[in-house]
Amino acid sequence: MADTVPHLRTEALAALAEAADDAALATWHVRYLGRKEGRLTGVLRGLAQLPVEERRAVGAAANALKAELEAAYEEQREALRRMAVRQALEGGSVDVTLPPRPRARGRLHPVTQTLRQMLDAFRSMGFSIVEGPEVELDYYNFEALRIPADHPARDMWDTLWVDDGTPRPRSLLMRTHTSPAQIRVMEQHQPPIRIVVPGRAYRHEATDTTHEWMMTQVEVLAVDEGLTLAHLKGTLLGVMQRLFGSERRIRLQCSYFPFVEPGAEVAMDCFNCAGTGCATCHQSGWIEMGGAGMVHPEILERMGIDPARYTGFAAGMGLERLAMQLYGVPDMRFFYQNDLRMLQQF
Ligand code: FA5
Repeated sequence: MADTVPHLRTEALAALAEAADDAALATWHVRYLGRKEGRLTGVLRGLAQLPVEERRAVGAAANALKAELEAAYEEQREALRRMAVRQALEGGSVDVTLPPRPRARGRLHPVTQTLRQMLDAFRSMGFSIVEGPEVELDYYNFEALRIPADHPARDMWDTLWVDDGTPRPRSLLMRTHTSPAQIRVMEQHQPPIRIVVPGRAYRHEATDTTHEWMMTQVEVLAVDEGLTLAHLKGTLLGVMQRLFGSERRIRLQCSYFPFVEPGAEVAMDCFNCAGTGCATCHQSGWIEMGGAGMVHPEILERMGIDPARYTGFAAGMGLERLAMQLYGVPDMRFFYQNDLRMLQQF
């Protein structure tokens, strides 16, 4: 068998010199170095049958040949490649002056861009970002937020149920807002608390230009000693001024959410017309941001936070409606149709 190694070497190198194109080169590789049926692989596999002395000598020679053939193969491949380029250049079939084909670049979705800007603003004010589950328990989405099964406020959050839809604390649903994260955070942490919760929320609603069944909300929660509505207003104003310009103003109007007292709808003056009325704000002068208020003392108490010592403020903002106005998108449904003609404009 010792004889076959030099013999194989001569034969393989001669065959390699004959391989004049990629296909021939590939055939050569399978024939001599292939893992299954390669000739040299066969020699290496046969070593086990040889007497010890011979095994050592043939093994060393075969391994050296393997390295030599691999190197020769690479060399031949490179030589063929260079030859092909030279021939193409001489034949004039490669136009080296041709500009490269442009590569399509991805971009961030306009709602993601708005979300990132908003989160950066909150982070710069000392808020931490936390997340909560999209499939939520009735308890967190409703019960713990003072919205019991028979409460009329449940109609405000038409629910997509994951199980049979019987309102029980353990029933599963697609969260209808990001507010359940307030409870999850207060269960785990004592004041001072300063967090924002970005995420998707779902509602069983007919869609139109300003309603989708899936939306992005940003929940804000701060609990500490001495917090008032003024802190809520100042925080939201600071964020909006950072996103839409330092001349922005904020308006809070009385509203009702069972988990805050008092509750408010928050709006900012239109960045396009500064409040005089235009197409962007539908002539109202104001742009809706979301709901807000002071955390209901009963909730603080249930979470083991002393309402005589601590107060909290909370807000939940809808991102799509803000992004619509920020980017001049006339219909909310355009955001999630995945039409590249729309998405490539941002
Ligand atoms: C809430 O969801 C409350 N959780 C907000 C809140 C948080 C109040 C903390 C008090 C304290 P509301 O249902 O109004 O409130 O929704 C808030 C925002 O989400 C709306 O202003 C709107 O911008 C957006 N939104 C609501 N429903 C839809 C929908 N179907 N499609 C798109 N955006 C929506």
